[in-house]
Amino acid sequence: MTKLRAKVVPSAGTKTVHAVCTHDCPDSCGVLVTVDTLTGRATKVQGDPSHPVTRGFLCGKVARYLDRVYSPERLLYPMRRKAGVPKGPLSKGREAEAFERISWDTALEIVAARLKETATEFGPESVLPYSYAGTIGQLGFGSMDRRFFYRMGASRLDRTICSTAGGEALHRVYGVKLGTVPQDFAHAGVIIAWGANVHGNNIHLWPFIEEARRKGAWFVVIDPYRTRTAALADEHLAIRPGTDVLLALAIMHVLFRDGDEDRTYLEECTFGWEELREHALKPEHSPVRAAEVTGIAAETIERLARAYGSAGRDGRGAAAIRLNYGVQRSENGGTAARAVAMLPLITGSWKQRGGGLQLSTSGAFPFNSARLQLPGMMQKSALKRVSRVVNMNQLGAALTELGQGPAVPASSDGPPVKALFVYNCNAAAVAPDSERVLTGLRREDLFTVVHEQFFTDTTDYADVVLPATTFLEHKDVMGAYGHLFAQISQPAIAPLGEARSNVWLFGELGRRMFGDVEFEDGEEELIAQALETDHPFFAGVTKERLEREGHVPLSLPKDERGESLPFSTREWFRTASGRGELTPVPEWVAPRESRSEAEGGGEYPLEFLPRKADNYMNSTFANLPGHRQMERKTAGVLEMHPLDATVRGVATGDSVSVWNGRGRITLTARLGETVPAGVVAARLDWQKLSQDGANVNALTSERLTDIGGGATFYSTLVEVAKVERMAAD
Ligand SMILES: Nc1nc2c(c(=O)[nH]1)N[C@H]1C(S)=C(S)[C@@H](COP(=O)(O)OP(=O)(O)OC[C@H]3O[C@@H](n4cnc5c(=O)[nH]c(N)nc54)[C@H](O)[C@@H]3O)O[C@H]1N2
Ligand SMILES: Nc1nc2c(c(=O)[nH]1)N[C@H]1C(S)=C(S)[C@@H](COP(=O)(O)OP(=O)(O)OC[C@H]3O[C@@H](n4cnc5c(=O)[nH]c(N)nc54)[C@H](O)[C@@H]3O)O[C@H]1N2
Ligand code: SF4
Ligand SMILES: [Mo]
Repeated sequence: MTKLRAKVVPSAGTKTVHAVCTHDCPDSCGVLVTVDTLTGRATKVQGDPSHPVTRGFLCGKVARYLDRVYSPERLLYPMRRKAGVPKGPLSKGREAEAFERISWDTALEIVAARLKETATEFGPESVLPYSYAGTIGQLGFGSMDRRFFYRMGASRLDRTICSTAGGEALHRVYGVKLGTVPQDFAHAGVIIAWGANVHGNNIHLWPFIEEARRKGAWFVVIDPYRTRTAALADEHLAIRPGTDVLLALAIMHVLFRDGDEDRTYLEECTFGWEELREHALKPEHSPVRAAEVTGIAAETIERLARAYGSAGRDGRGAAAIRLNYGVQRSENGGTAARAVAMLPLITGSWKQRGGGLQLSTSGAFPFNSARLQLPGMMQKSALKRVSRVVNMNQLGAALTELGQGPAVPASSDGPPVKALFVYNCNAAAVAPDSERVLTGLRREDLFTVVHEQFFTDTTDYADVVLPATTFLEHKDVMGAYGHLFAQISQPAIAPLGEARSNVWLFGELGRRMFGDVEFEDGEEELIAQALETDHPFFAGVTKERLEREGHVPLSLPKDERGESLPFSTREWFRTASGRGELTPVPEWVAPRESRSEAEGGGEYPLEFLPRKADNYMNSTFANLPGHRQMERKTAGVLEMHPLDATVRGVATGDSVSVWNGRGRITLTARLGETVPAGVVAARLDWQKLSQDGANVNALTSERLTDIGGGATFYSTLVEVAKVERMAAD
């Protein structure tokens, strides 16, 4: 990371444009782009030194952003699949050979005609939009695209692949996705990174943690994997995957047993604490019992609970938890997030600066998404009612089973999916149970459109590919899920080639197919609409001010000391009771697909962590040589504990087969202590850049979390064996 403290002054012949990194990252950095005014080319990107959380530096991925924007592999023109070329993997760099270039006009005509035909023949619900978080800008993530699909009456997509279990957990306990202000971590005395790879996924929180540690804070990481965050911590507790509910209950057990709860706060601000106390004190929630399941020693749990319970007293800093979404990617992930989120309610640590918990701050941004997305337009569709919902984690089922009977999990039945419109998403790489997904995408009767910046695993299955802009090339307005500044991202350069933004694309299609005035709005109108609210948190957050200042802080309520401390008082809660909800009490239920259930060695005895890469953003950047180089030590690697490797005769460097009932992949083994015994880990990568053309999602399942309909990537069991080389002679 490049540190930069001084104000950035453009030199002669250049200008500096304020943009915002729109990748799916809690940090939503302010980015200053230096542009050569003569050529219009961006020559440098750097973190905005005046942004209080960006603080002048970017992560390693985006510091190299110009490699992405100006990559020779950028998709720059609309194209259609050549006649006779079957859908399926294409070799990287040669994808264009399968397609022929067409004009935008032709492309839009083909797409509009085919969607219209499909909707007429099979009903509009046979069209499925599939998008996630290529950009999390308010406009790019969900505005004109939603209007378009609502107006058509297309199936609605439940966007559950990332955060809905944890989001639902926060809603149930607090009524809103809000938490500790990142800058306040600098005041904490105990910091717990719970399923949070701060240094890899949320680097702008790191300087505040370091500041607290310089003042003596104890920093502990709870993560089955030894992340670089864990390696840098004072203590790393390698918990067994999917057992956090029990660890949280054991901490509660100690807190209530030792009288470390804050009764005044519990009485005033929570609901159901007596019931929770009784539940936590049950013998099955004691540290000794929790140790058997979590793999963390009882005395360590005791020590952790006592440090947590005594923080914030006698001059010590308060305890802050950075909970991240890793915890909720398990079958019981919603309950796990709910249990962890209850801890600061028990100790009342919200009352002190540097206390509390942060999972997401996105709920603090009162953007008017209903105004942006206009769900009411569904009533104007041929359906004249709200359309069915398809859970995005079940894309494989949706493409292969919908319309063939009522047996499809979690999606109401209806017509088969006959047209798929993918944007902001590399579906073929990121969706679980990819063998089913790819079987579906291979269907020749499925019309697939993909709007992308690059040829990806997903464009390999497209009938039509459309070129998309990067955040340097379009305008947007941004919130964040890891800080509390609203920002406008200005376009720094003209779109490359014929790339067009999501707003432009769906506006054009809407005008062609329906012609409603709602499709006339451009970026300026949409930004104004996004800000149409009288919510007090947006007091002073106006379009003019955002344009002028780049970033503007939210107006959170302040106490008499002038501090904004979420959930320090009743006024912050948004639950029905207006208090922190401690009921229903969190019950420990082992994930069905876990060693806790398959103890004694089932068919698939190893827990599998199909992880994100520190140097990619999910599957984004994996195709760029510089980023791959940074990730070279883990790309294509299966990390194994020596105990598990030895019994299988596996050594570092061996080719290993990793499989379960859903799929099989080939990786190169690396033995070490990054994972505990019983756990193996590998990185998410592109399918086509993986050995045998299959990535970690060949092994993951479509099963959903306990609440929120979320993905369960981290509830996956596998077996591993050495690939015996055929003797050459
Ligand atoms: N460099 C980089 N940054 C990213 C991303 C990326 O791909 N790369 N992705 C972005 C996205 S989409 C998101 S959602 C965010 C959030 O990202 P995080 O929530 O931080 O996501 P993960 O890396 O999935 O999970 C965090 C940690 O949880 C651990 N974990 C897995 N299972 C368990 C468990 O059962 N219990 C516990 N305690 N821990 C567990 C994992 O080993 C991992 O180290 O990060 C964003 N930032
Ligand atoms: N095994 C495993 N699978 C996972 C995860 C994991 O940790 N392990 N993480 C899950 C999580 S948390 C998430 S959030 C998802 C992420 O899944 P995705 O949202 O699909 O994320 P990316 O892989 O980053 O792919 C985003 C794509 O959008 C494109 N894009 C970027 N900006 C734009 C734009 O403005 N317009 C258009 N049309 N396209 C754009 C990019 O080029 C990129 O190919 O993956 C999930 N899948
Ligand atoms: S990916 Fe995250 S840390 Fe990196 S520049 Fe973007 S917002 Fe900042
Ligand atoms: Mo995510």
